[in-house]
Amino acid sequence: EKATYEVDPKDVTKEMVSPYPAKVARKRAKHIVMRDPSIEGQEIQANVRTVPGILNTRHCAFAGCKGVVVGPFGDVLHIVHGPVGCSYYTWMTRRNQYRSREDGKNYMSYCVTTDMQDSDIVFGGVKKLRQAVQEGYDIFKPNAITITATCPVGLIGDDIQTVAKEMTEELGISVVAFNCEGYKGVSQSAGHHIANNGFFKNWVGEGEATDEEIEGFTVNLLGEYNIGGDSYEIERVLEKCGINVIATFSGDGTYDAATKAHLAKLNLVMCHRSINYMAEMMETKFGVPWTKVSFIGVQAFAKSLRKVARFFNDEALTQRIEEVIAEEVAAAEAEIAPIRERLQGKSAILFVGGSRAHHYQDLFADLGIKTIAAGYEFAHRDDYEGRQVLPLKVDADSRNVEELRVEKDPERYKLTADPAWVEQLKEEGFLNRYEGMISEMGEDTLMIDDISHHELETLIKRLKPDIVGSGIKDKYVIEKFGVPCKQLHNYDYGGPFAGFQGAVNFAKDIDMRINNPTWKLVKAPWQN
Ligand code: CFM
Ligand code: HCA
Repeated sequence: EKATYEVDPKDVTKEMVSPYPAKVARKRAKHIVMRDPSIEGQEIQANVRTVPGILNTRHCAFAGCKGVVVGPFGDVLHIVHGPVGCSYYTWMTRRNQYRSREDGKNYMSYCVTTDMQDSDIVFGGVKKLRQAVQEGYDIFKPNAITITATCPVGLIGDDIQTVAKEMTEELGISVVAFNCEGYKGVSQSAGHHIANNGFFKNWVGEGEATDEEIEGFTVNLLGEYNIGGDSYEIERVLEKCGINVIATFSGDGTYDAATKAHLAKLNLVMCHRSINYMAEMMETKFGVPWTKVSFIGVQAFAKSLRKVARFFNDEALTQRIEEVIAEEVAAAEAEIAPIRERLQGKSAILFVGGSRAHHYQDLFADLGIKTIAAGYEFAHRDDYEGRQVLPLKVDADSRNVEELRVEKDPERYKLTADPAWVEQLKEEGFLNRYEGMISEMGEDTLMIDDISHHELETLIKRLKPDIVGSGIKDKYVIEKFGVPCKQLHNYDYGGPFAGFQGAVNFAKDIDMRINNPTWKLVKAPWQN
């Protein structure tokens, strides 16, 4: 659908970069693209260093590793090696939830750090780290321990890998260290890669399972972090369909399940950006195929469930999935329909992370809301353009995953469904296919990568969206413009928003925001 604006979006694009020095303006212009479906393979600049001085919403590699991928494992004690601030920053702000399992081990609410001081920076912090790991083990007896490094650790060269290796032997539990110093890479994206490599190398494939555990329609959820309880709603529906989740990376995740992930028959990739490395490596080493799904939005969830049905190619399962879809869609639709009447025709602009600015467009569309501009903070070009470029390395020692390929007894492990069927699906482009954001955006909509605060303010002034989906760094600036902001990272205080019932929660939330009379009382400065 073509976007309609009161102003020419080309002028807005010019205005966004106009205050920058000429060279910077040229650079930034490459990150701004207007959707033109007549152009085959539209391109956009992404995943490059932000020009110093530009205020944006990116985070660091430590945030991406510890905060995003590592932190949600709930029966694992996460020790941050560094000054206290980094640990504090990643202390529950993301709202990833965890429910205790039978052993009652749950460290989600803790904030554990070596609290490095000046003297540790000068004389080295390894001794303190070793002591922290021992202390953490003695107090909590966790199922595993992670160590994540913050900037100074890399700068002074503390050897956290050796500490992890020695403490694994000494304590008899898995201690994994991640060299995810904040300065690595251009955003939190580098941290995802480091986390994936660490878990793949140390955990995946280590666990054994009974025949019962690996029988049936088993999947892993990759790139689902249980923000605001999303995974609970997704698993409720999957269970109803008769699909068993072996492991989730990493929302509501446990150490034990992660070690068995290689035994699932299919990997469902929810957030491609943060976990594509794991999906590719698991396919290469253990032969577990993966496919891209999205559980955000009523129609998107139904479509993803049908994808699972097609993969397993089982008549009874397919029928069950269709029954569940019919029942759940009808129930959700009954609640959403009257709300849609109040939201129909409104417009949204979405600037979020590395996948939600795309996924949430489907959910807004379910509510009758058009996305007229969108962009990621740190996604790569494949997340926009739908291509795939992957270095398949396990870790810094550059070992190739291909060399590690495991040939397991297919009868015992039933690693995949019928291999010939998997091949056929691959040839059809059904597996591993990833559509980026660009091809699914409407004509004349704007895509802006790594948007700056100035650019966002210009967009709001000119496009006058009815709602903005973004994060904490710009939320209150946006609302001072008299425009409601829905945080699509931590969901403000709400959720779940995934799945069928999640869509209903979202509809109610957005209705209350957009149709709240308060906004009409706020006068933006240019209105005077
Ligand atoms: Fe994936 Fe995420 Fe996202 Fe992400 Fe994030 Fe997040 Fe996000 Mo915040 S893993 S890329 S690094 S979907 S924490 S749960 S909300 S920026 S769009
Ligand atoms: C992160 C985490 C974050 C931040 C959210 C925000 C999250 O990238 O470090 O900026 O509002 O989802 O909690 O993306």
